[in-house]
Amino acid sequence: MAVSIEHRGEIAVVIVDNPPVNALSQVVRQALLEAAEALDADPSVKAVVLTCAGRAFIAGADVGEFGKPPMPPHLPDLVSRIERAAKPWVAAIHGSALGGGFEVALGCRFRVAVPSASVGLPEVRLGIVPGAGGTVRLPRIAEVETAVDMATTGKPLGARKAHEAGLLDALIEDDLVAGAAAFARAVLDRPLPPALCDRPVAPPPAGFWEAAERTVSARAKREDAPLRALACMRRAAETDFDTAIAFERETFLALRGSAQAAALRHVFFAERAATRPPELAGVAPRMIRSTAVIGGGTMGAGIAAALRDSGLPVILIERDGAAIERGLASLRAIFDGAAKRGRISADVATERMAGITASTDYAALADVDLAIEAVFEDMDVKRDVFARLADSCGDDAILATNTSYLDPERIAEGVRRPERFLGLHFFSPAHVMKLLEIVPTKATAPEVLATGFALARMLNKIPVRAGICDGFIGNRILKVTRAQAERLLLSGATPAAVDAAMRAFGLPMGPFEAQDLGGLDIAAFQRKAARARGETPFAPIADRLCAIERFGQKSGGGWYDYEPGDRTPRPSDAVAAVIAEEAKGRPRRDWNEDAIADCILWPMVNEGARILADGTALRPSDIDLVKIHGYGFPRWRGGPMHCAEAHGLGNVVDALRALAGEGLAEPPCDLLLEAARRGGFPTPLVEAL
Ligand code: T1G
Ligand code: NAD
Repeated sequence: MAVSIEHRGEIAVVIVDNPPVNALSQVVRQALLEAAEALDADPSVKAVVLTCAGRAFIAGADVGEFGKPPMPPHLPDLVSRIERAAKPWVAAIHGSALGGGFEVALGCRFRVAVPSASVGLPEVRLGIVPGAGGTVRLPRIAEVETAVDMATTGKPLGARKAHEAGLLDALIEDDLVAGAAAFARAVLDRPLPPALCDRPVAPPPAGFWEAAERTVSARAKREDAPLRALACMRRAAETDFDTAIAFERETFLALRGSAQAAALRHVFFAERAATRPPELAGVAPRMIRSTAVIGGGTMGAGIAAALRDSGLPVILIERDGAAIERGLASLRAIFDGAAKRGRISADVATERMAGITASTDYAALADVDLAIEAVFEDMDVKRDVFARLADSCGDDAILATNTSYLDPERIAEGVRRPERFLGLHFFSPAHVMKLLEIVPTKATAPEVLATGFALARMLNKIPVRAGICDGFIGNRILKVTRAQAERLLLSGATPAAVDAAMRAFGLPMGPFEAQDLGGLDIAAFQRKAARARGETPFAPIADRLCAIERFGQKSGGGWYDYEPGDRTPRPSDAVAAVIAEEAKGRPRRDWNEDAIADCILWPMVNEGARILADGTALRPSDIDLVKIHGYGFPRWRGGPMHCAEAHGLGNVVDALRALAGEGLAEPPCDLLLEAARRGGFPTPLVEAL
């Protein structure tokens, strides 16, 4: 039963049981409303404890119902009914009380929780605002600053902090329900505090709202919901309860149907689907208790830090003592930096370092469960490392490569027990970037693949299974994006205009700024390998810049010029001259930001459709997650494949036709154009191919 009632003397315990996360589906709302009616009518009941079965309190409204018309009883009405109940309700919280779940708790007269619990209003992360009084009741129980931060960031508050902030009336150390019932009995002996709807909002200091608007706007960039949540909270502080509730509801319903909310819901469910690929259903992963990282450079240090952050011990293997020192210094800088930013304490930073053993001796690896290689992107160097790993590690140890572009099948050739080998492609900086491309070879055993996914959960990463091709999913699309960006330069745009357009589109930085940060030499190295394979990568200008050693920030100039010690990109006359030469005789046009964004986005979708066609990715949402968590694609747009779906093929093709005239659609949009000719969106086309 979704809702049941248990009586403990004069205390009624209402239990919500709607696995997996007690979401407030229509059935649960109806049953809770009936419970409130029944308990009010039951003279034996003096107070009510609301608790939940399973691993957490209520995780909010049922997000799965968002695509459908709202069904009564509506959540605001349920919350008001509990708030107006004749007997006081005590919310007893364990795990997380989120969104509508926390709003129900705010409708209760009291809230108690176990210390490990958390409460929050994450709605803005779904592109909406709280829709059942969260922005109106929260500032009536917490300081406005705290309330604004919770509602505009969506970040939950731990129970101890929530208690200090006045959101919780008590922390229950032992049996939650027994503690809550005892708390309920105790409050019956004293006057009840007013319901939140009857309490005022303590006015914030002068200028608070203007300052908050600046902060929220800067943080939200182009996401609508955070500023709308702030507006709801200001309305709550500056008008009466009912006016504010109506304003919040109106805002909620408006945003619920918005493109941003649809995109963020898409990402929400895509992230959950990604961690449990159907092809691994029922496959148990192996235990990972100890790890090794081979190579302590840019990636190796980041990977080792991520492993340490999850509590795993790490053995770092490097070529020699000097390289070991460099690797350990990078790790120390990572943990000290995290301590400086208050993400961890200094003690934790020391403890993190203490869990790293560095050596040049592979014999130290006899007992590791997982070894991740992150040495130079050179086939011979990598194959030598795996030959040594296969000799030194236990037969059950999982061996993984972090290669970006080399073929894992070739790296694994000759490795004893190849079924224990796979690609684990982290993104730089590896202790920060959420994406992990998991790349099985033909031999990879299912439980080894499952262990890759389990590792991602341990590291709090978003795993995406990628097939083997040049660049897997992410870097393959990146190549298309970079080629398209160069074609824009050859037809009259400038690096600064392209970068500005893509920042306006929502990316943290444009394609040229990003190359200057990462270094133009890495992609040049990859193009050289591709040409050796007989391919014809398109990068006429980048090739010329590398020829004159313009590798980006690391060489003082790339697509932009840089002053010594200053990372500010400055338009470069030298680069403009190279572009002008390469563009000689080509048609030129004036580019506005939208056209530039189209020119970058749709070829991305086209390559995405091709990646689905050859099975490199299993589902369009995986491609969206790769772009969002590995390449900064704006989450509120849902990813390139979602963008195209949301745009509708018609609009995509109109945009393409506009580009086709400039020779900027063929070939990077052939699939999309073929789809247009066949009158269906690429995905069905892909299935038809
Ligand atoms: N509705 C429907 N399904 C949900 C859900 C929800 N709110 N939350 C989780 N699920 C599903 C999820 O898809 C997955 O399904 C399974 O539960 C386990 O989730 C009026 C309108 C609670 C912290 O934003 O943050 O209230 O893949 O893998 O890691 O103001 O889920 O197994 O089929 O994430 O332990 C606001 C969203 C809603 C919270 C648990 N609430 N959920 O994390 O498990 S809007 C949220 C979470 C709202 C009101 C408004 C997390 C979690 P499947 P999981 P987890
Ligand atoms: P890097 O040059 O910064 O570090 C490589 C490290 O490997 C050096 O410290 C070197 O001393 C060490 N090394 C070389 N040969 C070794 C050996 N035989 N035994 C032990 N250590 C050895 O390179 P990086 O940028 O960290 O790249 C490492 C790998 O990760 C490459 O395959 C690269 O393609 C991949 N990768 C890089 C990035 C990135 O953005 N840099 C992102 C994803 C993947």
